[in-house]
Amino acid sequence: MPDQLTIIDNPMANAIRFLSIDAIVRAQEGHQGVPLGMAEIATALFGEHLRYNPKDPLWPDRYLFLLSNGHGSMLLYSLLYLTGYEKVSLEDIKRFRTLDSVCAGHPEYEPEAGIEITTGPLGQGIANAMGMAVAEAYQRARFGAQLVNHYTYAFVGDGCLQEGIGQEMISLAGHLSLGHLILLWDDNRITDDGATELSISEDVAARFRVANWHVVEVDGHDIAAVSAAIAEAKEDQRPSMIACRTIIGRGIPRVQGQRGGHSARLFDEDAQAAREALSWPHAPFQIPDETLERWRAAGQRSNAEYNAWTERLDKLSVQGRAEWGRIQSGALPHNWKAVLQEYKRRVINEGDVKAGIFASAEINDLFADIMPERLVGCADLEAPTSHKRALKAFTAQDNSGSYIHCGVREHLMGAMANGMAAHGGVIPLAVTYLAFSDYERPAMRMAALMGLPSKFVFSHDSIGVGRNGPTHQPVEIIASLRAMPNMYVFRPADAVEAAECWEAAMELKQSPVSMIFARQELPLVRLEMIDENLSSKGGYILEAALAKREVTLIATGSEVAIAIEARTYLEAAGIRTAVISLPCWELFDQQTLGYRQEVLGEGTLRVGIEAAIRFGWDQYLGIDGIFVGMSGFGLSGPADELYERFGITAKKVVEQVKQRLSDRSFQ
Ligand SMILES: Cc1ncc(C[n+]2csc(CCOP(=O)(O)OP(=O)(O)O)c2C)c(N)n1
Repeated sequence: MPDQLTIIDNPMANAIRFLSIDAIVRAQEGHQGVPLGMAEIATALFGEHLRYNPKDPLWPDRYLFLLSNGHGSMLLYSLLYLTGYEKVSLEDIKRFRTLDSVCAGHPEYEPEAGIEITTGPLGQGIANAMGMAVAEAYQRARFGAQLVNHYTYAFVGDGCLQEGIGQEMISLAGHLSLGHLILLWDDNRITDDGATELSISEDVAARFRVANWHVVEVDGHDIAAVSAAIAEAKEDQRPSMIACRTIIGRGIPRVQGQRGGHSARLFDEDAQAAREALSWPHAPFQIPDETLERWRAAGQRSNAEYNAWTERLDKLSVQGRAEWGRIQSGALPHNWKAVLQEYKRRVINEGDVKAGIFASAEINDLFADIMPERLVGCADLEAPTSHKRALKAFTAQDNSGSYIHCGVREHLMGAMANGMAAHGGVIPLAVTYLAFSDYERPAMRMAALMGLPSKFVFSHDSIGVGRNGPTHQPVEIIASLRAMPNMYVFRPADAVEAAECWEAAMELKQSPVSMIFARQELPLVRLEMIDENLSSKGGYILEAALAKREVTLIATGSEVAIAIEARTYLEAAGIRTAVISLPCWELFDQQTLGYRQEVLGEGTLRVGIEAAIRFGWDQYLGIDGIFVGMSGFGLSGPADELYERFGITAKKVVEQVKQRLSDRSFQ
């Protein structure tokens, strides 16, 4: 590791520095540490290695660049402007951190502008990068290197590598030998709180080495050295980490190399002092023509490769082009809905009970051949979730498998799914138990924020888990996922609804979904085949009242069967009762007022039934509604005994309804 760092003033690197300084001074806030410390690294990468075309930012075989240390966003915006991305103008840079500027505080997913992913929560970006590298390797195995042969680069700070998800990524990327993944570490030995030695003492590079990574250590201010390291990394079959020793905030004498280098407020005097220190006589936001031309030329460095790639695409057979075009556009194969209709018909004919998650597994099997773009990751719960059966594993030796054994690494799995979705051309599914969705939550939130169609699939959704006990029994999690903007939460009641929810979920192209399935067996609640997808309305009348409705039982998932049983008793007692299945609140809320009023039964006594907490239900139940569900954590015991213990039974529903109706009649 070099201790004496080379200081060669390169105008291209300094152009990044001064755009960043000027924007941060103007905004009166921002993080100068990364753009000033990584300016030479960025110059080496964008000037000599990255394959990209600012005139066609979505070129499918471009090299991907992620700024995992997203707080250093001005580095990215400077690069995008300098290399000629039309959506990032000098005016946008002047409006850094102002409302509606593409130059937001942290990079916000906008691939047309060259922003490949939203970053900010440290660690997510490098895990996204790994997902992209898996998607690339899988597509390369499928379509051949003449169409797919790109690298994913990520800049990463100490923060990303201190986060636990960082270690999950190091471990699995090394195991899978993802040779097209290259990290450049900003080894400046400073975080927000000061020197890294306050909180870490291990040899970070060694963690990569033992996990089967190619590691090079270089002076991060020496463009030639960084460039040579990148060239070496590209040749290595393993993923690479280039540890770049840098000075945080390099160029501003008052803060460089210190804690304040990270994000201390910068003033005009700092900008002036930097201009003197780096011999940069130009006015704020002014890049000398010659330097801008060099950067613009760098932006066109891949034109020949771009044209050659386009020609190769043109030479594909009609069929080959059609399939390539389909998966790139995210269009689904023409017969996918017919497969689901057929499944609905079959399960109704067979009439079997089956575990909720196994209905999803069967649907997953049916998609195996017709939807090869699906990539399924599972966090070591293959047997109880069964989403591998029809799929081959993606391994270091064979990248053509579409099932990724994620090991017990849920944080990573969720973020990888987002990276795959952002990469495009693949449909990612991440499978685990619902109780462990909390380990994926940061990624789920990022998917919702970015509008990425990642599919999060969960089993073991309630006290129905049984004897594994309360650690494994979600109670508050469904409500918490429903609280997340742009997250669609599906909880199907049986195999028919499972097919319908799958269909609705696949059609959501700008939202992630949480597909929540029961571990326990679910009897069919939908006994008649109809072509219409009732679940796509989010909620519907499953069983109407025999005459004018007095009571509305509203349930989701495994509790729909309880509602049906309760209705039978109530109708027998002359209490006119309807059952509403409400598998997806977000879709239901989008229906017309008239439809929602009809389904929810205005003026009737409404009862919500869900083996989870009440939070959120009152919007459907009204002021005197009843809720039958959980009010705390579960217990360890057989599932049916737990349902009895917590009073989530048809008998209890009936009792409460009768009690409330008699109370009402005395009012
Ligand atoms: C998950 C998460 N935790 C905390 C933060 C707040 N934060 C932003 S930057 C930073 C320091 C990161 O240090 P490093 O990666 O070394 O960046 P540098 O100091 O080199 O800019 C912290 C703690 C965050 N963005 N994400």
